[in-house]
Amino acid sequence: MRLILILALLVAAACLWPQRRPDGPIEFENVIDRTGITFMMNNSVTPEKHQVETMIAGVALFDYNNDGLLDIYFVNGARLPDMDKSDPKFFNRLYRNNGDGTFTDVTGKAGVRGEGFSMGVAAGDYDNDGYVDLYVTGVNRNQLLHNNGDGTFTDVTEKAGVAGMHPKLGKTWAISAGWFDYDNDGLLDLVVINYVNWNIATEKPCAVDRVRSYCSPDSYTGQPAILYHNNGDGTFTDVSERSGIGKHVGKGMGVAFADYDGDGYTDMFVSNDTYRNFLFHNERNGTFREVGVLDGVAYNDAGKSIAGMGVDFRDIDNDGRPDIFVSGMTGDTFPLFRNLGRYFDDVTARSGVAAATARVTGWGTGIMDFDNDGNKDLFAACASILDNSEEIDHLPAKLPNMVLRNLGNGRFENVSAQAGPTFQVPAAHRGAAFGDLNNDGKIDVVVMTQNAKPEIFMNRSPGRNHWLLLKLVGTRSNRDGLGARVQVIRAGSVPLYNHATTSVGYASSSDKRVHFGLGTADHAEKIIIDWPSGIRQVLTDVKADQILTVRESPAQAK
Ligand SMILES: [Ca+2]
Ligand SMILES: [Ca+2]
Ligand SMILES: [Ca+2]
Ligand SMILES: [Ca+2]
Repeated sequence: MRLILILALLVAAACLWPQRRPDGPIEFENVIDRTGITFMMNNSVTPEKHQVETMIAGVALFDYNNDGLLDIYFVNGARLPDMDKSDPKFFNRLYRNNGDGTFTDVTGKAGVRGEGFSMGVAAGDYDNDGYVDLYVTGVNRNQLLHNNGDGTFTDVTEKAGVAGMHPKLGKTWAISAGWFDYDNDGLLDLVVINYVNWNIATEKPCAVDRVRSYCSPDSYTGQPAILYHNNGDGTFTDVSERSGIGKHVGKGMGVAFADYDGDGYTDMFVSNDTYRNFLFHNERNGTFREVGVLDGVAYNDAGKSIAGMGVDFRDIDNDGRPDIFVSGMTGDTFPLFRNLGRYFDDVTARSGVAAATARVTGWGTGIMDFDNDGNKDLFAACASILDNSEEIDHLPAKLPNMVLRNLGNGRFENVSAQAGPTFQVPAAHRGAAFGDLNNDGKIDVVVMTQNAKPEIFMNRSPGRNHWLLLKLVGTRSNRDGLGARVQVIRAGSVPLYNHATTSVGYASSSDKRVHFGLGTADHAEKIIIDWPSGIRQVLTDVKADQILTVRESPAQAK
């Protein structure tokens, strides 16, 4: 009798229990016209269709003046064919975030206009002085810009020895770069991802059905990446050969970092254009082993290499194992590789991602929880590679961007059409950077568009889920805390995982702060931080909805 009563009460409770409030929709608003930002990327488009034109450019979100507000660095082209940047329309631009929705161009004072035909940018505090520095990649020039802490930067490329010169190839065409501490010595090292051997003087024209177009990457031989070890005295040593990285010739586009097998050392994934992906396993002795084929991420599930573009390397299913999302070309579908512990399973088709991405080309990518429900969603900045793809492929050259909502059951839903009217606007999108521009706990997106203003997508998702944003300050580890793995424990729910990295997407650099959507949890019972130094730090009973600065504690060694 009592049992029946209890069952009846349970049934009644189940009926009365409110349906779980939908967390969506994910909504963005492009506020560029209200920001005061006048930057326009200029790819110097020519009738000759020089290959570099279609490949630019990236963007960085980082706080250059430590006022707690993310600033924006836009990367720009140069005059062709001489790759001269002296016209202000080709300057790279730094915009200071004023905190009221507007930005001020501080390029001149900061001294960061750059040189040559630029491609991408990576932000990281390589000298641990508390001010985030910039590495700018390019076709004919790479630059390390040291942040002096007074609003100015100094070009220290030559002194540091990071010009991107290959001993045999000379200046390589760098697209992405990334900061990570591969040997856990507390100093950020630098990887430069190079594309193909190309020379504007000897470039052969390409055409499809006698229509001039950009060449397929198959027209060129690839280049290896360059790895620089940080010596801690302002100089770096090229360890490409010694580390094994330099042995692998690809056509590198994106780079992303994660410790995917949980051994405490950061590993690296590189997407290659029309060439198989590389996964560099950190062997913990200064060398890397390329295990893309072995671990199942070199090819898609049809066994084909794709035109790999941007990449993010982050846990999509809250099992603590970082997964991989790569954007590709129309027909490729964008591979989603689920990490099973050491090996990966291609879940592109069964997750719904294949259906959503089969007919588009993507560049910038991110695995970010846009609606703070605890499940990280997928973003892709989309556009065709050819600016005359209508004529050549009967495909639109300009595309709207894409956001796929993580349903929490292994499936993703394409919610782009519900993401707001300004999200539907097609453009020649390229790099994208992710971060919280107005510190409201919702991840915003800045997207580069060729020969147009960038898009500043403020996240306007109306859900009221809770969140946390962790600003890590390494003491024994690198000051940015890059590589730190963070676990958040909530009451009665699965643990959440993320890690600190700025290398996200295509040629771009994202907010170094570690973001968590907490769903309905108004606090974290525990936050466990595994620093690159090996120190494990545990915080208890942390209130949600705050930006928390966590200084690495030497007292709490394992
Ligand atoms: Ca700032
Ligand atoms: Ca610095
Ligand atoms: Ca290091
Ligand atoms: Ca989500």
